Amino acid sequence: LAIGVFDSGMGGISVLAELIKIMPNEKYIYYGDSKNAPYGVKTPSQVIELSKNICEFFIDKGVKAIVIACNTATSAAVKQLREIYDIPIIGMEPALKPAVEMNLDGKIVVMATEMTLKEKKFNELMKKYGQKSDIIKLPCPKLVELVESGIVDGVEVEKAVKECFTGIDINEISSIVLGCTHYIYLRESIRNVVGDRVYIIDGNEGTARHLKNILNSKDLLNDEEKREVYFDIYNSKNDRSIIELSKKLLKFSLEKL
Ligand code: DGN
Repeated sequence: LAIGVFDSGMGGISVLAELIKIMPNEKYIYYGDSKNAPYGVKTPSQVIELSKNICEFFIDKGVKAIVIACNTATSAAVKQLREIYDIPIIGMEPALKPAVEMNLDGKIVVMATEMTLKEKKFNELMKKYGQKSDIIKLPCPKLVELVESGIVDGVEVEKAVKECFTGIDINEISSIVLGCTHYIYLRESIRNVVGDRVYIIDGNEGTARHLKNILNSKDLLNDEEKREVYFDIYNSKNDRSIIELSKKLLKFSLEKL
């Protein structure tokens, strides 16, 4: 059986790449909901509804686990989805805990969507770890738009990153948490803007390892070696070019991230 992976659009492809790196023998079905992107500005109940529809699609295809490769959909829907479906459902969460535990001197910037930063899940994280550090919440919707149109590096991205950081003194920050799966592609551009000193952290590897442990503990890991990576990509936009773009981003992630 395959593993279902979904996001509001292209961001989750960066998570798919990490899953492939860590579990190359699995089969994957990716669903990008580009028709309804971005999720970050919708209401939580809209995101729950959209996420449920995607999970139904996966269940019809017969999957053994689902990865919500989107911090926003995780914040809004993971609890409800776990109540409905009887298979492992893994979500994303901004990597605030490891960032705080590094105990670096300076502020921590959490880049994520408005909804992720507003929802209960992140506020609980803030309650748990936020007191120990100075945290700046930074929504950057423009960056999601760029990724959705296939632009992941170059001057345009760096300009947009600089705009996001307007009003923030880079010298005062110690680390950046990439709390939206779309921002993972932009790591190098963000690096160019903030310099080498700042620590940049994301949750993709942690999520992939977490799923691997769960599959292992349930004896669901596929250890039969495959010669080629197996994945199917679907998109609600139903347009050839979006599938091509997804494949391009997967290649970029596998080679450069
Ligand atoms: N990629 C999504 C996330 O990780 O939160 C959000 C993108 C969006 O819909 N704005």
